[in-house]
Amino acid sequence: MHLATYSAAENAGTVRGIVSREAETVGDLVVTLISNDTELGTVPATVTIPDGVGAVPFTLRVVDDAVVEDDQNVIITARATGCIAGSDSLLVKNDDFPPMPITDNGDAGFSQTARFRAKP
Ligand SMILES: [Ca+2]
Ligand SMILES: [Ca+2]
Repeated sequence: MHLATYSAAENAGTVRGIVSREAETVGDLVVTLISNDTELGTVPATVTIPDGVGAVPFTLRVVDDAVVEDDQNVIITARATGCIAGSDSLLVKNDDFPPMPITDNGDAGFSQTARFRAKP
């Protein structure tokens, strides 16, 4: 199982992933997908690799919140009966920043509205 990219911005929307199986491609294989942090990214609960097919794509939906935070990794794990579990991670890059405070430190160069005067 792997994801198409290593990192994505929160507002990237979706990231493609691929879940694949080796050797045996006979029979439908139901793969369970788990996100370790659904506040960062969500995946379908299951994807099915059809009979005769080695791999299928799935969509990881990146969650765009309004929280100011560090970039964080979300780990997606794929599990299926009789198969070795696989996982991949995506670095979700925060795109929220605190509002920039504008402060008058008293130095010249910062005009305060209260000091404006009409020209004589
Ligand atoms: Ca955001
Ligand atoms: Ca955020």
